[in-house]
Amino acid sequence: MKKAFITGITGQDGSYLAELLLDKGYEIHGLIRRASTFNTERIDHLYRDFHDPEARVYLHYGDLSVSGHLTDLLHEIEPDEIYHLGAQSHVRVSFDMPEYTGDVTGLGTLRLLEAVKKTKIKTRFYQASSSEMFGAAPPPQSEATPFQPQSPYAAAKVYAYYLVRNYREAYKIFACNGILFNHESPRRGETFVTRKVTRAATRIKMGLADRLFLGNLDAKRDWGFAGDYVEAMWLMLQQDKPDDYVVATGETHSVKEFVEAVFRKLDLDYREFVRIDRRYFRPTEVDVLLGDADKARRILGWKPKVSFDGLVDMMVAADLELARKERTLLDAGYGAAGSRRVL
Ligand code: NDP
Ligand code: GDR
Repeated sequence: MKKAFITGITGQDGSYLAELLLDKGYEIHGLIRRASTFNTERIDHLYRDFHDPEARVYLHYGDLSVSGHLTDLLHEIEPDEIYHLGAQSHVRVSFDMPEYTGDVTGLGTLRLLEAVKKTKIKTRFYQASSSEMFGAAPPPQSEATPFQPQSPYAAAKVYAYYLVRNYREAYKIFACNGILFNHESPRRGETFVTRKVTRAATRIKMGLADRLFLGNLDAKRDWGFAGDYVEAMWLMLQQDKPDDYVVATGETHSVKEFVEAVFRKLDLDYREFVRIDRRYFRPTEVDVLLGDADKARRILGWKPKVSFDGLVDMMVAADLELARKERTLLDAGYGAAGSRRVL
């Protein structure tokens, strides 16, 4: 049985990847942070108590800011594949916490690569690189496009990207960069714009909220479905040679188009509910992302299955269900329709 080690297993991508690898028969080891509240909601459906002989998901406490422990874990687990997804992944927050973002998102990758080097385990390494690295570079963006990062987050990812290439060359580690464009799902964190919109619009529909504050509606993103994108991660580590790949749909839409599509699906006019708040603007913005994933298509045989409309449908349906539950509880006298704090 192959063993995979996943950092960021509690995040959106980690949960879809864990599902995919379980289907493929892997034993999974995930890094989780100690928190005073449960942070495993996205993977609870996959977890079985470790006393159960059928258990194939094991969770280990740790943190990307502590190197010695990462080395110990890799030594103990000896994974065949490492998927490094853990990061402070919010671009806006990286302007508020640049040092922390550099530590976790940039140096975190260094710590893990060093752990691979020191333990000398034979493994394959996936780095969650990002289309944010392209920043101000004009579209379409491919593996050949020079990076022009526009945030501390993007700068940290560029640093990590080059470390991966350096460790591949210097120490012959099978390490790949997946340069993934934005990918979303009903499990997307609620402070990213797509989920913020589907959550708010469905709550408005159910009479639980009456306004939505957003930032720059003109930014354009190449949005795909997270479930499709984790397949590309796995494919990269199954190749004969390590390499770097752009993963994208090749379509771009503005935030405004996304907002319109969501409200339209709910028979609402977004102009009645959406307000602009400058606080959600970034000091420097990435205006247009549009990926050219030709290499991934040719070499990995990968292409996205879920369209933009399909993604909107999926996210609206899931959040409408959540809003209905909240409404039902409220009508039965449980809970209160408080406001939600979102960045
Ligand atoms: P999420 O924000 O949903 O998940 C981030 C994960 O990292 C969580 O499991 C989080 O744990 C973990 N984490 C954060 N800080 C630490 C730390 N100090 N030590 C250990 N673990 C930590 O991100 P996504 O799933 O959306 O993205 C996965 C990766 O892909 C990230 O690296 C992101 O930057 C990158 N990426 C994402 C894209 C997207 O569109 N989703 C596109 C391109 C790249 P906890 O649950 O405890 O907070
Ligand atoms: P992004 O995603 O920064 O592209 O990073 P996000 O959904 O946060 O922003 C997308 C665009 O929407 C604009 N926007 C808003 N964004 C947020 N979060 N909240 C708002 O209210 C709002 N209003 C407008 C933003 O300005 C931006 O232009 C995501 C993350 O998953 C990264 O980890 C990943 O690397 C990249 O995608 C690819």
